[in-house]
Amino acid sequence: MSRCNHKELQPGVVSVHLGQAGIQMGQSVWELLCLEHWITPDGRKPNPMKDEKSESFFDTRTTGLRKPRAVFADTDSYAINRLRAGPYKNLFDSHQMLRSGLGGANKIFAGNTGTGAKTVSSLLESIRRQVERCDRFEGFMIYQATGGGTGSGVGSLLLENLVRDYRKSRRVAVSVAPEGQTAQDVYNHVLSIPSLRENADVNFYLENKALNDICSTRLGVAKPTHGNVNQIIAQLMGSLTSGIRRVTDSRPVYQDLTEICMSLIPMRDVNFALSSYAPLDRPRVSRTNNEDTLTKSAFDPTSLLAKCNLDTGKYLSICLMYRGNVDMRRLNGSIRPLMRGIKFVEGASLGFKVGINQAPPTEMPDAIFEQKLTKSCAMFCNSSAVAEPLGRTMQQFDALYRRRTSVSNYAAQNVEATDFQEAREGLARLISYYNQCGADEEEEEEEDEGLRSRM
Ligand SMILES: Nc1nc2c(ncn2[C@@H]2O[C@H](COP(=O)(O)OP(=O)(O)O)[C@@H](O)[C@H]2O)c(=O)[nH]1
Ligand SMILES: [Mg+2]
Repeated sequence: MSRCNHKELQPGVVSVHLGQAGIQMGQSVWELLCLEHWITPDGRKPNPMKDEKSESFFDTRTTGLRKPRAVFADTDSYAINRLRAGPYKNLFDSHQMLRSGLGGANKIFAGNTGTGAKTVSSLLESIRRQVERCDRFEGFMIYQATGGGTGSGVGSLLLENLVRDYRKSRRVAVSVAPEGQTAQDVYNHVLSIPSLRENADVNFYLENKALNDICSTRLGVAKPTHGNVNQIIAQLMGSLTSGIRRVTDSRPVYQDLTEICMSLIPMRDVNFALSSYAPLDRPRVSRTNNEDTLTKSAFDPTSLLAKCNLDTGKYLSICLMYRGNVDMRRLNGSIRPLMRGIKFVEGASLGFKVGINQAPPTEMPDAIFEQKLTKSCAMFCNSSAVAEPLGRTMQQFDALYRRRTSVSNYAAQNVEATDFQEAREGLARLISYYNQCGADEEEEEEEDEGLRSRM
């Protein structure tokens, strides 16, 4: 590859997969990316077609082998061992798959402990190796479950360190919120929010509850597994990054991570993005799948990957990413009526963007939803409706913390009362910023008055 023209160099994106969920999501994501770039599970590319943009996600070694620009880490060994024994074990070098604890799963926010610090320090070393292999490093994608001890604790600490060590880089978080069944899920989730707010440029806020419901209600999977849910996340992320990785764009929106952040996040305080995917139909169920049905389905509440009602909120930004053989005229015809019903925050400058990647979606093995399609649509948006799931989390947190349920377990992990209070305040502030965005103008004025009178 020519190294003389800076502009020709592909942006290098390093993916970091934390904890069991982050690692398992990574397995699905890299399985899809290998299929999309004709790379075998052991990193060979038997038919090297023109595919230069894959360099943004894959490193080409002198042997010709492709290696994902990725690092996997956990504070226990279960998920890493499965990765090391799985069908993609040869795709990654051993220093890309780190496990720092030997004992059982670390279920409590592992960011204030020796294990957490040790994990982050070996992670940073492995990340540095990946960054150095990029011709033009641009930023990180960080996958984790915020209900997990590793995802929340190591994730928070890692983000802080990435800001310090790679100040100019982009940090795109993909985080799965828990169903909120246990106190530790809820506490970990809330404790992860300050760092995601402060240190991630954007956080794609996904909820396992919504993902599981899609599997059971729409796709007829009686008992959805993590693997089922991760397939949806993989296709979503495949669409988000398709413009960075694929050359066939007729009208790309996102050619790098910076464009993703700039088109969704107008200011630092509101950086939690929502997403949906269409179509989500059972395999081999033949449905009409055209520009119109896709666009409508992307805004259907049951296609959203977090539980909320977009109609109750206002948008700061929307981006629709279509894949496949999309007809522009039909597309404009399907978007125009929809636009009439959409409420933007007053003065929202980012507005509505549409991107098309002509490469159709790629089918994954054991697909639980139809993926052999000529077209698909992923919707990404920044909406005040995200205050709804965040508000539910706060209620759950308050109910548990009021009685100090399970709080004593956190002291052993060096999580103090001030950590809980600060995290709760951070969450309340995030909700309040989004509520201000969603407020009607009259209410806004009243709120401004309220603010002024308190000053
Ligand atoms: N979407 C998804 N969620 C997962 C997966 N594995 C675990 N979870 C969820 O993640 C949360 C626990 O996080 P986990 O990743 O196991 O903990 P960690 O290893 O300590 O970060 C729970 O809410 C699980 O239901 C997965 O592969 N995909
Ligand atoms: Mg774990």
